[in-house]
Amino acid sequence: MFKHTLTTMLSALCLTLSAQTFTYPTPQFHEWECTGGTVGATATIVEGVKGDKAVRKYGKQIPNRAGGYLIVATPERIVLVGHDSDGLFYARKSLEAMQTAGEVPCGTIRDWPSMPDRGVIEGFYGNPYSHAERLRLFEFMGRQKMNVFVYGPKDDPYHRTHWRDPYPADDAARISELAACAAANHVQFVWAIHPGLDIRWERADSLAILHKLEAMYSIGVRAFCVFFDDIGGEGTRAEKQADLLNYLHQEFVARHKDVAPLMMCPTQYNKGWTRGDYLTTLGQRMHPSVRIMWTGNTVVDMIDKADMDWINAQIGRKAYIWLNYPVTDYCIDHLLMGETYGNGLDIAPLVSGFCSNPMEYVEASKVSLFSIADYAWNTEAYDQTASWERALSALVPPALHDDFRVFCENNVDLGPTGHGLRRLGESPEWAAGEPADAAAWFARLGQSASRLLAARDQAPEMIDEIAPWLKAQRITADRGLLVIAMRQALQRNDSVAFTSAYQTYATLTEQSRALRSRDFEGSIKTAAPVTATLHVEPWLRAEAKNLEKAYRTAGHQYRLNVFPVQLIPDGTYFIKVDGRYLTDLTPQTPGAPAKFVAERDTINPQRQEWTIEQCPANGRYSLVCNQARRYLNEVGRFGSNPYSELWNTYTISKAPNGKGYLIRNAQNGGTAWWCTNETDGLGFSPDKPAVFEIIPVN
Ligand code: 14T
Repeated sequence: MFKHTLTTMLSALCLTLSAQTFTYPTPQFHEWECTGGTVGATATIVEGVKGDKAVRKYGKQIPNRAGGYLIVATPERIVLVGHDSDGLFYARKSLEAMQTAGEVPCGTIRDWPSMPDRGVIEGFYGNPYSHAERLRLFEFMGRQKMNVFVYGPKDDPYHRTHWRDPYPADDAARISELAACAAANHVQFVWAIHPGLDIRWERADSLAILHKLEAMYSIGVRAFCVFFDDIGGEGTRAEKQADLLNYLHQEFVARHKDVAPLMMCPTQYNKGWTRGDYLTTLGQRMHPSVRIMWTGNTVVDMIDKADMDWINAQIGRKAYIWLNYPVTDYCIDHLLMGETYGNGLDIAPLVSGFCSNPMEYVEASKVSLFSIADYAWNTEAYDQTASWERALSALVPPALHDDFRVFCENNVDLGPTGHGLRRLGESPEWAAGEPADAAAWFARLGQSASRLLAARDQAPEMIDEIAPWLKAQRITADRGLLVIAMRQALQRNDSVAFTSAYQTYATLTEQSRALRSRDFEGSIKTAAPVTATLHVEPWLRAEAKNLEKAYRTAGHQYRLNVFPVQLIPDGTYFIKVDGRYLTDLTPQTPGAPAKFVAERDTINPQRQEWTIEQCPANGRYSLVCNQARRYLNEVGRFGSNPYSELWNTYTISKAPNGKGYLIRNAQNGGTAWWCTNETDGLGFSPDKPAVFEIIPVN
């Protein structure tokens, strides 16, 4: 009785805290047979779970799957039957969705989850979600039929760096409330501990973990996970990890009747990092009920059937997917608002669960989470575009829908990162280059951002989060219009209008660079928002640069000083150190790295001639040898890896004495200054840069 009242009170609490829901779209059911007509406004609702008297006659029709349900809708009556209490809850959620979408059609729905566990893992580095954000998220998850939330924010000290310490009383009270609110939404709250940074494989630490789990149990947590990701040294040993999980299984899970099977995140959590017999040791040694998490072939990856077959064979059980999407803790300047795609539609029977690690922006993440929920519920029928469209209408009121759509369409790709994931489909009108009416396009981009910013009160949580990106979008729009104005001014030979538009463009570019998100006190990661980076931003920069060139070439002399001085103007150069020329030795020595050669090559002069261009996207320089037009890569070789903005461009700066230049890699483990090595090739030094001469060819 008491328990029932408590749950009711809590669900009321969750509902009052919940974000507004707008036209909640009808989900994709496994089976839906419409018999024509709609349910009348005064129809009675009959509810039950399998075995209840009131719904006994539907017994055979109920899907025989955990979480499954049946809805039979006639003009006078709607019958909701769950296979279990989760199923009944989902039947109600489906009915609510149909009701907000419009009239409920008569017919029979049979529906069930494709994957047993579907959810969210708060597992990112950066600002953890707030209490209110988590409560709202659970309500959203319930509505989306997600049933697991793994609590593992890297920057909660009681999860990771100070895992041995108990939560202070007020934190503990909040976690207790989270577990209850999750339960009210049929979401399992899984609390994760991350002991691997400093664990000692001794009895004292096993007990410390056991005590921490007992403490969490006492405040209402009933499911647990142990993370061993992103650690080195002692903590990484497979036998020790397996033994610890077995110990916790025996001493904790088996002793409580109501604790869920354990989960763990291995150290080698993706195929790219697998070495030796780590995974098979876990698989063979660890109790079969322990679920093992997996991110795919790499840290950030989408999952297909071959991936599942491989990992499942290693660990002797179905892997539990930790999808590192739409997380942005490694590309924090971007928001990922595009369609969610790339996971196989045939993997449901091969997973034990599927969880998404989202962005630290919880509302913005819901675009993707909505689709991940669709995908995990009805995997075979998942339609990335239809699901994305439904997400947009669920997340903002109808009046903001079109503008929000423009926003999402222009925040899709994450740019080049160490993890390599890219997302297609950004700024669709730009896919084939500049659209016919670019001015109209930029105008709409700017207006939609302005309208959303002005409509804050209609969707405050969402708009507050995306506001810094909306401001970036508005500036991008203005810069676009200015570039077009420059082009027109040049056509009219109007040097005054041209230089003035250029100046405003440059000022706005600076303003955009200065934008920051999350500048609240204690903020861990602060984003400098960027938007439309796949097609539009590179176009803007390239176009501004080309127009400037064209302005000079046309012989205009008026106010040339407004243009930036490029340290190395685009052109062809020799790159020399100690009098020796950087040289591509092919075809004489195929596969050889670039070398410094004393003599000028008079037979194949292009082997020592380098096209240097400033990359309009990031201000760094690319170096291409004219011999074979190949990029020099970050380890001084001619890249067999595909050209990447980040890894194949360099910072060039004036040497401190003003004579010559220093060259630095964008990313090379910190040892990034160019110097020379023992074999006359390029070397890299953390602190001893060589001074290069960069001399124009004739
Ligand atoms: F546990 C894992 F499955 C996992 O993904 N761990 C982290 C995760 O917390 C983080 O949000 C995610 C995306 O950045 O990647 C993992 O963290 C990394 C991965 C790296 F390759 C941290 C540093 C890395 F170099």
